[in-house]
Amino acid sequence: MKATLLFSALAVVCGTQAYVLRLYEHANYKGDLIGSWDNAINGGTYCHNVNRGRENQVSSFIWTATKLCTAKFIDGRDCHGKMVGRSTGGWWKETLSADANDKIDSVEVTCL
Ligand SMILES: [Ca+2]
Repeated sequence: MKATLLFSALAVVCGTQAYVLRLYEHANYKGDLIGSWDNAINGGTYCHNVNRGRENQVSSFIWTATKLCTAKFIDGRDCHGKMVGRSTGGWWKETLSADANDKIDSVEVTCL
């Protein structure tokens, strides 16, 4: 029994992790889609920038992932700047708080 559980855990940790990230211009997933990614990675960290010229506009987002992936929402491009939000696993955010609204410029995704 123990060996079976350990094997299952290892299969999950070593398996491919998938995530979906959508960044919207307005609240309630409206306006232009100013960043969109569907990725599957075997662990590691990736930085996603909003589309060029669309900085300081994100007002809602969809983040769907397994609990092995974490997204950090950052107020500068190239994942440099202040983190204004963080989620491990899924997070649908139809409105953003004042300190995050119209500030997100990049999202750093790390999957185990
Ligand atoms: Ca906005």
